[in-house]
Amino acid sequence: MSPHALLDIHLTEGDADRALRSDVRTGLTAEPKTLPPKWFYDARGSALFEEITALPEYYPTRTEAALLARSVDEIAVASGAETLVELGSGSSSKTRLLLDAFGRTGTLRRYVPQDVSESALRLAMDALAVEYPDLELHGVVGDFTMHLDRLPREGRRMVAFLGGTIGNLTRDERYAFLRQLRGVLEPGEQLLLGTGLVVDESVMVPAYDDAAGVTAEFNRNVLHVLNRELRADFDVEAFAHRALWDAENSWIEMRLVAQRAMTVHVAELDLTVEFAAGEEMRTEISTKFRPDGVAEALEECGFRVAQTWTDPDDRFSLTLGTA
Ligand code: AVJ
Repeated sequence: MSPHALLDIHLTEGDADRALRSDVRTGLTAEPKTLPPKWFYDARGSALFEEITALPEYYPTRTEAALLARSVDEIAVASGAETLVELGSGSSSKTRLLLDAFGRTGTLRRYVPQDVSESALRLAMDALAVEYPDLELHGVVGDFTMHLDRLPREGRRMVAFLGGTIGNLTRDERYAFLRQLRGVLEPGEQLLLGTGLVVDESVMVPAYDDAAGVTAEFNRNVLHVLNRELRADFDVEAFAHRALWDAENSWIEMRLVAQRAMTVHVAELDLTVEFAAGEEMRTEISTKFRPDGVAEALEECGFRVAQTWTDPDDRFSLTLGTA
């Protein structure tokens, strides 16, 4: 890594392994069974997600990217931040739009990408060090629901949480997250939040159930992860993908449906689980918001909404909140 790049590691492989074991034991013994979406993203899962973002049905990524492209200059001016923190930065692809806009306003000194994947973070930082030689890089390997208090504090910060990933949290988890984030920010520091909006079901559901079956593979990938990491014996192909809109909770839900009765052993957990034929296991929620729902959540958690940007089809919004 370049001389002015730092990397803090708050999440080791051992921590991740303990969290996986605990999540899987809890989820597979719950009624109904659930698995948290964070375990989709091994190397294959991350590659499948990248493929999803290019599918014709999956509008969120390209909608947010286009919205960000037309709004970044206003965002950079409204922000004036010295430090850009990005939660769940992944490949940092949308980051360049922000970095370039801040390059035009001239306030930014430092970029702090945070991700659970150390390898993804190192790759992204190596590329950025070459592209933005004057930018200080301070990576953080961590979990955005756990390690907010350990984010670097240098410079006045804008924390970007893009992609609609906040939608993976339930209402209670979302409020806890926003309150915790507000708690670690100084007055005047900011949050730039990307959120998917509620649109017609005929648009939302296919985005999570594409014709090419990539999302189905992505969904089933979590079973490959369990087979490999926990020596489980899921017959992965015996689970079907299902996506549905839950209007009451205002979220898209992804499930894996057992196509026949099965007994699954998870050797590393010394756990045996029964699936009935047709049994459904929840693997992800993706909450979609009404425009005032985002502002309301931010304000209830101690942020003041400075400005909101929405795409022409009202599918996605970016909200700048000030602590
Ligand atoms: C990465 C959480 C924003 O919820 O749209 C894509 C993940 N799941 N297709 C989303 C996802 C199925 C995605 N997020």
